Amino acid sequence: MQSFLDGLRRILGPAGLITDPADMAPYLTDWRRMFSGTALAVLRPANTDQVSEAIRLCAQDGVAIVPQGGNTGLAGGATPMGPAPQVVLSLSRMTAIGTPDPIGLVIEAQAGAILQRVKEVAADCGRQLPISLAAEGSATIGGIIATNAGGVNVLRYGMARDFVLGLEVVLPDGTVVNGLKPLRKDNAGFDWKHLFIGSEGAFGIVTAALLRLVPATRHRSVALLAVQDLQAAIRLLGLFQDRIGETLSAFELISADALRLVETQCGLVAPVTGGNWFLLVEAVSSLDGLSAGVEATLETAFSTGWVQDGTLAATEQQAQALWALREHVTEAEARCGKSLKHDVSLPVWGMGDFLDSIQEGLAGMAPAARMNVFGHLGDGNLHVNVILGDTPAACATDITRLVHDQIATAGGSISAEHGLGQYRLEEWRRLTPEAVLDLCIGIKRAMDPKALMNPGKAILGPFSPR
Ligand code: FAD
Ligand code: 2HG
Ligand code: ZN
Repeated sequence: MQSFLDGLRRILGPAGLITDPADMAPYLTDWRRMFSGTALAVLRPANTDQVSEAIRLCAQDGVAIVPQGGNTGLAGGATPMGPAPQVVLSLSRMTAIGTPDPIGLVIEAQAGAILQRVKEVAADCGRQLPISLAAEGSATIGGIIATNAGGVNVLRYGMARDFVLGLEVVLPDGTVVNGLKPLRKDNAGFDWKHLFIGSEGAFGIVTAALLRLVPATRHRSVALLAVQDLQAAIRLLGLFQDRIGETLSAFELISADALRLVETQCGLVAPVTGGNWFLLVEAVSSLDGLSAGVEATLETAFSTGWVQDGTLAATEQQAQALWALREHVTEAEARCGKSLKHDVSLPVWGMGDFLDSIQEGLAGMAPAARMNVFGHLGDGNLHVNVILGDTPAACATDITRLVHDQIATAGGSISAEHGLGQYRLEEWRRLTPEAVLDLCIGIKRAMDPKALMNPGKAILGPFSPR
């Protein structure tokens, strides 16, 4: 193994290789501190050639590779698992961001560039990269693409996949594939980049991307509304769609319990009370007249009786304060000890019955547990998390199966935006039809015949032959 590490040092230089256990530690545990693993070394290449050469050496010596970006993933995808000899390959030194093309509406970034920084560079020339999530100050472009991240603006703009025009990737044998063409339209052959988007590092390393931008919007209106039940929330979604159409950019749901957690754990105060659910509604536009449209819609909303209480931000500062309530739910939950995350999507009209059945099942199975429900109602994605409290750890599997079985019945997905990682892999295999499993495993075997890319995540289990 020493000669393997010496080889890596020759390729990466002293700044590109970490072998000291204390220095490696932050790379070996996930954001939630739920998973930890071991690695021979942490690799920090400075450029694509170094990624390629390092991967070639790993392939030659049969060492597995765990790609890592900002390590904010919520499914344990960037943390090594299992006994195979492996290295973590961190993109944290590959952070270059190109000059945006404001007319062609495109920006290039290396995989380790932080999402927030890329958004700032785009904003400096009046353009926008509208992928928004609370972790954007740490999450990287490579991680965002590898997880096909969602976030709070999917309703209007789509998921990460919708912003990827071109990719540069390094395959599991070290081959560099450069697909960095700034084209909107390119039907010349199979669009292979989509294999890498959302594949959680199972097929190769994303080293750079060309991302689609949109013109920056000049006006935004943000409201926080309290409603009694989910039916009212869904009717309001319809009302906003009817009245302000494509300007609706976020329609987020926060349960009263989740909002209370944010208040008690993070010290923020909501200016709206009453109701069992809260809606964070955002509309954006480049044209004047947005606030008049939103105000008129709110008047109608109040007159229907669907809204118990509400406030419309009068300033950008107030808008940010309302958003902070939504963005702190994950942090507030983390401060309450162990929780189980369920990142589900389902047709909106099924949500009420779905949540009732979980509540009922949980009361019998784990009375000490509390549900923490919030999410992206506008695009059908709920985070149905369960804070365990004094619940015995042995109940965790049953609780997760309860949620996922109900999701399967409702025709939904057990991973709307966070991915499978190591957290959901077994559940995905349990609930996925044989033909789909065989298709995915076949693609994995074709792309990564030595099974060296991110073992135990996304598609193949750590030990199982299939
Ligand atoms: P990492 O955590 O480092 O890695 C994630 C996965 O991608 C791993 O499987 C890893 O192996 C792989 N990977 C990373 N970089 C590469 C690469 N260059 N090439 C190949 N594979 C790679 N997610 C959402 O979708 N929506 C949200 O609203 C959202 N909100 C969040 C809020 C908080 C507070 C936190 C902590 C997380 C949130 N997340 C959300 C989850 C997380 O931020 C996203 O999954 C993000 O895309 C991960 O980016 P990262 O750079 O941290 O990737
Ligand atoms: C969000 O929507 C993120 O805020 C995180 O996807 C969800 O903490 C979670 O479960
Ligand atoms: Zn989310």
